[in-house]
Parts: sequence; C-alpha cells; structure tokens
Amino acid sequence: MPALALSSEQQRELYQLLETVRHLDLSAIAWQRQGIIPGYAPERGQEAAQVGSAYAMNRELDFIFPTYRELGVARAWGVDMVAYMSTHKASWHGGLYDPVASRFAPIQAVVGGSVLHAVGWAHGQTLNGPLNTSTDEPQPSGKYGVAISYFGDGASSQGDVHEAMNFASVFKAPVIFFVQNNGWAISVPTDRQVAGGSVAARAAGYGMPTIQVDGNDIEAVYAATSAARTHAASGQGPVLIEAMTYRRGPHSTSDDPGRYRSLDEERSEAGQDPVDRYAEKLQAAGVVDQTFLANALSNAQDEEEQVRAGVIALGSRPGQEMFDFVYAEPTAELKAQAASWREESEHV
Ligand SMILES: Cc1ncc(C[n+]2csc(CCOP(=O)(O)OP(=O)(O)O)c2C)c(N)n1
Ligand SMILES: [Mg+2]
Repeated sequence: MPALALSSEQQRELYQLLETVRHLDLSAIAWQRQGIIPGYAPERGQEAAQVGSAYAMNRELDFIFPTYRELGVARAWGVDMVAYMSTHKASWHGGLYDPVASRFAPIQAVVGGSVLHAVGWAHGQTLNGPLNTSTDEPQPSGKYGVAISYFGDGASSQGDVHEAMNFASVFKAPVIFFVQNNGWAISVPTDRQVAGGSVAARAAGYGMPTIQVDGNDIEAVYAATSAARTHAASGQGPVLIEAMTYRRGPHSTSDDPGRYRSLDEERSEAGQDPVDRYAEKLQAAGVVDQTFLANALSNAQDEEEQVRAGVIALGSRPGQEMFDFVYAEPTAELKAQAASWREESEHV
C-alpha cells in the first residue's frame, strides 16, 4: 500500500465530513420518528468506511454505485443531501439528484443490484478505450475511470455478485468491489451467511487482489481505496476491499435489533467509535484542537438544520412520473398500464 499523503488540511476536511455525516445520519432517524420521513437505513458506525473510500475516488472520472445505506458516501462525494433524502421521504425512487451529473447512481434497494451496474459501467470504460489517447503524456489518474460498487456482507452471498466478480475479472473491468462488512445482514450475523472465512477470501477465487482493512480507521480505508483505484485505473482489473466495520444501529428504522442481539454484544463487538477515534488521533497529533472540534460540531448542526428544512419542504412528485423513466421508449404494455393508472387514480 502506498504511503499516505494526506495533508493536515485534508485530515481536517475528513474529520469535518465524519462529523457532518454522523449528525445527518442521527438526524434522519429523528426525522423518521417525527414523521418527516417514513423510513431510513442508518449507517452509524460505518462513517469512516464510507467517507474514507469516497474521498479516495476521482470526481471527474469515476462513478459511484451505492446501496440504500450510503449517506456518508453521498455526502463525501458532494451529492445534494435534500435530493438524496427524497428517497427516504418516498417522494422519488432513487433520489432526486441527477445521477449522470453527480456521477452517483440512483439509490439501490435490490441487494447486490448495484454490483451488476458498476461492472457494466466499468466494462463500458474499457470498451470506450483508454482516456486521453490523443496525448502521450502519462495520465496521473490512470487509463480508465473507475467504478466503485458498495455492497454488504449479506449481498456478497447473492449469485449476481459472484457473476459480476467473475465477469469483471475475466474482462479486467476497472471496478472496486467495496464491501462494508458490518457484521449483519438484517438479523443474520456474517458467520451464518458468508462461507470461506471472509468475503475477501472468496474474491481470490476470481483472481483479483483483495484488501481487508479496518473499516473504522478512516485513513486506512482511504489508503486501501487509493491503492485499489490506482490498480483498476491502470487497466489491471478489479480489486475487492472488505472494510471490517459494525452496524451500530438497527438495520432500518423499522427494525428492532433487540430481537436478535443483546446490548452487551453490541458494546463489545462494535469496537471504538470511528468518529471519536479520528478526533483522538488528530488531537494527539496536534492537527486539531478543542476549538476546531467545537466548530466542526456547530457546522454539522447548521447543515443538519438546512437539510431538515429542505426535506420538510420537499413536495410529492406527480404519480404519472413512475411510468416515464422505465424505458427510453415505453412499451405498449407500459403505456396501457399508465393509461389504466391515470383512469383509476386521476379519473382522466
Ligand atoms: C434481492 C433482494 N433480496 C432480499 C432483500 C431484502 N433485504 C434488504 S437488506 C437485506 C440484507 C442485506 O445485508 P447486507 O448486504 O449485509 O447489507 P447491510 O444491510 O448490512 O448494509 C435483505 C436481505 C432485498 N432488498 N433484495
Ligand atoms: Mg451487512
């Protein structure tokens, strides 16, 4: 793994992102309890894995394929948070941001679905040919843009994911398979659904390099993802990163973890909180002080208020739109469904 080249300024930026994401995530649970949004999938405990990995990607060249639990990735990548939360407000499937302009695919609730999309996009990069072929200058960012596919330990047991990994390796697609192993697939612990000891061990069978990293150490995640990006962008094919972390909260706002794990287990298995841990590290290194930390908290609170107001103001979308973006050219069957829906719900 290359030596870390994070400046103090970047370290402070990373900490601010962690603090912001922590606050938005906790607020989203409160908004659900207050009836502002009907549901949410918390990511408490996974902030370092999410922010550290997104921070290592190239905003101009790369493309992110998230699941339903990627608020931290989205925020670190610069996706508009109100548009992101529209999925959780149920005003729009997949988020109201522009996926192409933001290089962040629609939020994906089909477990394993984002993996197929990422490999397809990455394969497209190689079919299009290397970047900037018109110049002989060495390209610092590599030959190709890189897709990063986020998925969970549970998703790694889906057939689609194995087909995607095999295909990517055979065709040397520039894609990073970023697994957040948070210990759980809803109520099923990892050791009850991942054979072979680890997700990383399985990827070796597809002939790709793997990195297992402490997912609660933001700088380790950043370093692992940077190394994986360099590998994939240079045309050497995919890499799998297994970020070992812990889902500190419920699976979603409709889940009650007390039915399948005890508080004692949560406390002993979660390890040190990734946000506190980074604050301690940066304080010990003299990169941040109490004033910086207090400002970071107040910035996070200000942003949380702005996003809350934006989410409250989000209106519903016209129902007809659910038929509009299924295919570029609607099929006769879809048109008939849309007509029947209009007749029943809008009486036209
Ligand atoms: C194809 C499919 N099967 C089942 C589900 C129901 N489901 C939603 S989340 C989930 C568990 C996923 O666990 P993991 O991949 O570890 O991700 P995590 O929720 O821990 O982030 C399941 C089974 C689904 N959404 N899609
Ligand atoms: Mg999981």
